[in-house]
Amino acid sequence: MRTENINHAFLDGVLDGSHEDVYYHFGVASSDPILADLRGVRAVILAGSGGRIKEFAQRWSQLNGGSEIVAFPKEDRFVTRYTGGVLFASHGMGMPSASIALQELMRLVFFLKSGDLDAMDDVFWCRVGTSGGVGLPGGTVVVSSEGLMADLKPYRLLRGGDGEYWFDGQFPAATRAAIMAANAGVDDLSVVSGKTVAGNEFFLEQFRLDGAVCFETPQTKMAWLRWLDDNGVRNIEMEGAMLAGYLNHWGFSKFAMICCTLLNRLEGDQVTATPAELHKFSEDSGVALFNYLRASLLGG
Ligand code: R2B
Ligand code: URA
Repeated sequence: MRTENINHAFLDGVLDGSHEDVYYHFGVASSDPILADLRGVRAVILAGSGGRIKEFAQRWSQLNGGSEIVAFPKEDRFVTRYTGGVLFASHGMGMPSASIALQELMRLVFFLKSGDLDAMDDVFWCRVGTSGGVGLPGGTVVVSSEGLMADLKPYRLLRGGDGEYWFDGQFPAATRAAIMAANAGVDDLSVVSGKTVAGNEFFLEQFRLDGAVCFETPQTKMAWLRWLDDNGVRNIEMEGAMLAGYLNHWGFSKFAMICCTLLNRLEGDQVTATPAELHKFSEDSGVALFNYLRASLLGG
């Protein structure tokens, strides 16, 4: 962990009781007794939708002998469930939303682990989501190697003083390899690894031609998609570059992103898969996650 990048000026006072930390968007605070149950957290699993979080928690509880499921009371922003050592939380769509969830969850993990860097580093983080494939058909599961923005540069934000801060979008290779290994040879599951682009927009920054507002032509769209393809990008979504950037900033060593593709963007823009196909696509990324969680947290 990179202790110098942790906001000790604010967070140390939470540990020594000078002030509490209010995780406002999750509706809990560090003084809330509900958090006592969460100190043993070993993994934080993020997904865009609250419905998926509830399903994941049910499934994980069943695999843990019906472990109790703790729900945070506030659900109008993010849905949160804790069971069997795993905190499941939704993050909404896009980096502005997901960065709020991630910042509050990183602070929460700091508090739950009393600022112990080794204990924090043991926590596994993963986003499980959907994406558009680049040269991959719908239903492929992509484990990201790197998260980049639409210009194939890392996530960056404006800050005071010297302008932009550039984050590191690499996903840890060892975690990725372990996820691939946990899913090797699984029937009916296609898992690949590659770079992932995060667009700031579903339509414009993913070069779609079907938005209400459109800047691209078929030629500029295909030139962008081919450029991604030539540079090893396998899928496009909306959070990964920020997620990797923030987790790398604190120096977490175990984190990943597992996204199923809903369509091949080289063939179109609209998501036309049937509800049954979409359900199967989304199930597959969950299966890939659970195969890894079982192997890493339950020993098989
Ligand atoms: C994937 O799917 C969502 C948009 O439909 C977005 O959150 C993402 O990253
Ligand atoms: N999510 C995205 O962000 N893009 C897609 O094309 C599909 C899902």
